[in-house]
Amino acid sequence: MKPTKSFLFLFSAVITLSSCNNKINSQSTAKNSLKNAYKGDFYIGTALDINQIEEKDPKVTNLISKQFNSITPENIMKSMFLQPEENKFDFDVSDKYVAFGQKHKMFIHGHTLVWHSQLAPWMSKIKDSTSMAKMLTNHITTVVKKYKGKIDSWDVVNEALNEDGTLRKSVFLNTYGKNFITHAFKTAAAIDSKVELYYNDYNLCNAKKRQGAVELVKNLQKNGAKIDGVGEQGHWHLETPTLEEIEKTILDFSALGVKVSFSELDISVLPSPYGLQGAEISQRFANNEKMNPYPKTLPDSMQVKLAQRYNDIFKLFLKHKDKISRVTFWGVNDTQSWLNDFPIKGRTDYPLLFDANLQPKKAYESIISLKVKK
Ligand code: 9MR
Repeated sequence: MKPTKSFLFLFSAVITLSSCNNKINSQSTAKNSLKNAYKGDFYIGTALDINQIEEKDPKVTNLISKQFNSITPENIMKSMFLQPEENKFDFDVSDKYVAFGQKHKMFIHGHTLVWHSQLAPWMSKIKDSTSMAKMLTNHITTVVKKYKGKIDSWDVVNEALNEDGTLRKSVFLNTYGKNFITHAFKTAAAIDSKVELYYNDYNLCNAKKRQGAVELVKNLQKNGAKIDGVGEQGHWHLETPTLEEIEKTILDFSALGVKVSFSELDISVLPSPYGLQGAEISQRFANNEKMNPYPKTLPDSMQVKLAQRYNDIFKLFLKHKDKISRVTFWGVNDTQSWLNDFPIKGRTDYPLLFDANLQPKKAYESIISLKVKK
């Protein structure tokens, strides 16, 4: 039987209406969800603390699962927690972290295998290259094997560079020498050939340090080690780094054939002592009223500035979405932020997208608005 003209008309009207509805539905879910708004561009992640991993507050869990599709453990996978004593591994909380990601169908990032800070104290006492090699191999092998096929990407080495681009005089460099980085990447890849391997650092928008990181990546590639990406942490301020510097960072790393992620994004709105940038945790300064100007709330004019800054940055990220794998915020809401205690203890900062009451800020709207028409 041939379909009549009126049947065909009705049929196409139904199809058009339902695709319109789908569009409206996806626009309205995107309006309320970062991960939906940026679906197909890059993962939108957050860093979880232990209470969030253990789902202590259902309101927080709901917010995390609604807004984010990638997670990073803020602290619990650092070596002082995973291997507090030689060969005594503690995977209790990290198992819960991975289970959280699986339950909420998220991209699960591991942070971090080799870092001089939050290092298990016994590791910092290692004095010779043989013992250091043994420790690195054992730690990386045990942890990567444990989460093989479950953790999607690892920060293999974290913050190995000084501001001038030379290698930091860490216990790893002092004992093993500069090839500890190649050793770490090769060990991880040998255990899990599919997991993505990243070098992660802050202030890579600064030309000298960026050049150091470019050399570090090239060196790994020259030595035949697999490196999949570079994480620029993104502990930034309202004025610095400039968009040009951020763009240069994306272009320089992607030119090496590796992915770029913004792995710990937050934007401090507080005055920075002596123009300090980055995340060098050993640098601390005294608190006073001038340095803590918004102890109760952030004035609207500042909310607008923060929103504009996030809008500018995400516009740039979207321009280069083909090069960016993931953008992760360093925390869920402002009260969780490490910036409340760094570089000055006991301040109130407002660096994230959700406020102390878990409500979206103007900064949130400014990022969503780039993807969803009003
Ligand atoms: O957010 C983390 C904070 O709770 C810890 O006290 C601090 C200790 O160094 O580490 C913070 O996270 C850091 C991350 O692991 C690596 N890059 C810099 C981050 C901010 O210091």
